Amino acid sequence: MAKFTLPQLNYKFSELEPYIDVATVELHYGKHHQAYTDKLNLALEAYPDLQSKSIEELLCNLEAVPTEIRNAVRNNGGGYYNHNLYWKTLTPNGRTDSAFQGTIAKVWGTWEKFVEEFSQKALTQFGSGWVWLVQGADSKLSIVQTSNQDVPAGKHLLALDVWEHAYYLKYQNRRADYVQNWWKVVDWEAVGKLARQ
Ligand code: MN3
Repeated sequence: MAKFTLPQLNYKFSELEPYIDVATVELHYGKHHQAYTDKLNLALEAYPDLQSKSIEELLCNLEAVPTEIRNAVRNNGGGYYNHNLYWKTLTPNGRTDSAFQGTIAKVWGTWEKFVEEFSQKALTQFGSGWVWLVQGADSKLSIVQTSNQDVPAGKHLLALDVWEHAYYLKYQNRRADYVQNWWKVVDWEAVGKLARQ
């Protein structure tokens, strides 16, 4: 029986239009995210003791994962987890959280400076990877880049997928346009909730 399963989306595939197109969501969720999930389950098949762990436990303690499947868990477990967060923090036409967005604005000086730094990191991430808003153990917020499906340290509040599969169908090589439009569907209410958890 499959241990890890795709999360239900809180919206229809078409509802992130026109910012993220229906064909991209179908492929990204139904094929890419599904494939990470399937490959993670396959890697864990022969390790019933690991199947009882949460995805967070697996990814935070990769050295406890047997070497034969460590890379598979790192890449596919990361892919499974990262996409869960990606979909969870999107919503049709976006949603605001004035309290949490106010906190961000204070940390970065202004809201625009935060958006600019985050977008800049999304554009300068070389090759496939992610950009994150992370809360450290000291509660400090920071913007972090990671390669492939790697997961940064800290509490993960927001993750932007900058793999080409996240935008190429609609935007081709125009990653900047994808990033600019992604802001319009961010669910800050969900992000703020994660920060307060
Ligand atoms: Mn992806």
